[in-house]
Amino acid sequence: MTVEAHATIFAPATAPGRAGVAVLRLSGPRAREALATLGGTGAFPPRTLTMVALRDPQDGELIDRGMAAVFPAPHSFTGEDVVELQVHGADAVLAKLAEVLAKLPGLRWAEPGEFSRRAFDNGKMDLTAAEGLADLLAAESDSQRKQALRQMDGALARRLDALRGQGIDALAFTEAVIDFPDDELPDDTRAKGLGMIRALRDALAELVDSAKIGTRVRQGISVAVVGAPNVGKSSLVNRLAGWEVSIVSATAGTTRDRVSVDLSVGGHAFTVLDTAGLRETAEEIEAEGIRRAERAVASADVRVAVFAADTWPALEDPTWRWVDSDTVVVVNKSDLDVPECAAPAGAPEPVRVSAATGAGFTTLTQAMRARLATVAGAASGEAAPLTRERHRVGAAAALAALDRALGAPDLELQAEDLRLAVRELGRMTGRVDVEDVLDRIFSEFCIGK
Ligand SMILES: Nc1nc2c(ncn2[C@@H]2O[C@H](COP(=O)(O)OP(=O)(O)OP(=O)(O)O)[C@@H](O)[C@H]2O)c(=O)[nH]1
Ligand SMILES: [Mg+2]
Repeated sequence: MTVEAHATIFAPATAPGRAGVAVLRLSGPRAREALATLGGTGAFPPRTLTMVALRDPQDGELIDRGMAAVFPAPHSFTGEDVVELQVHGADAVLAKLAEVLAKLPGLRWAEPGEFSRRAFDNGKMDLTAAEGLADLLAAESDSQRKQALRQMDGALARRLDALRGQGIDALAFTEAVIDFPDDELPDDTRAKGLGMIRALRDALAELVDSAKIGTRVRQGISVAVVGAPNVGKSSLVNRLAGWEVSIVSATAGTTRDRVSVDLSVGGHAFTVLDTAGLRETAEEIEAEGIRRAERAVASADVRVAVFAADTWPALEDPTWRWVDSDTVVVVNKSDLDVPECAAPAGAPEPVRVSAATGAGFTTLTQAMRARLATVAGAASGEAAPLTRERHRVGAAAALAALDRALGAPDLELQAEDLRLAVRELGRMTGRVDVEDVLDRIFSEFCIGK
């Protein structure tokens, strides 16, 4: 950040808009002085709420009555002196307070993420904890909340620090071996060093793998709804969402682009993608829509294949290509008066629904929930997964360095690659060398954006 570091900064800690209470936070050397200037001249026992009448120092006009809590350095969120003002949650109250504060010497508005950045700079949290906090503020599902909270509490940092410690041990061992003449070393020394690197490599490979689950929980599981034109995919998505996400019409080939909606079922966040109906077509835009649909289905975590009761089981329907034992198969339009046909041999038992009447949707959401739980289930078992592309890239780089170390022709090169792996692990928590990523990470914090 380019702004001067030791200013006392302030910003609302709560989102804008009408609310019972809003919190305005100040951090820095002049935080307590600012409170006194606003009328908080009495004693403020640390970390205790005290009533205060906040006044404009210029004319003594009452701005609001509220509560103030003082958190003296270093026992505060940022590690600096922090003052939190609880006032009535009106934009006008916050605007007036901010106007008055901005006029005080040494005070200015905080940049987005600056409180957290200061907490990081003062060793109050590592980078993964800061990211966990950002994720917690953005959590929409229960599994996201749990994962973010664990990361904020340092679960991932501990896992990374332990691996980094192993790397440092292996490096120290390798360097000790380099410094010793060959004939003074026991025969198995080299093998012992390689064994240490191999153990670390395997643990790191497991960590890289955890990114699949961690990022899925963080970003939401993707569910692709696929089927032939006109079977009622958009109608089904609309009913799941409870509002008209997609256009529904009797014309086959209505949906062209992928339309997505974020939902939460059974405590899991997921994104449902409505896609273009699959069929052979000469129409250019529709054909592009179908290609996009196929890409979406191929990369989706969960597939819902939709058929219509009046054409089911439609064995020639290209949708069948996307059906496997994990697919939720749906026969829509169960309200139509047509004979009920059995599923083709080997296909999953279909859920019969009517997007028109809502019949069968309880069974459908149960079936979807079961699939989502299987996909997300591994996540609850994963105590400290990697949750971001930044983590995955760092861990993969460390893993590649270890693979090189294992195949290194001599000990010097082995030590060099170990050093790189240790550095990558240190960068993930922010222990070393992270100036280049800090602004990007902390700009994510922006209350009410
Ligand atoms: N009877 C009956 N009609 C339905 C049902 N669901 C959808 N329809 C009708 O089927 C037609 C197609 O519905 P859509 O939801 O647009 O179908 P789609 O699969 O999204 O179609 P494309 O976007 O063209 O691929 C519309 O006329 C809907 O009203 C249902 O449960 N019962
Ligand atoms: Mg559609």
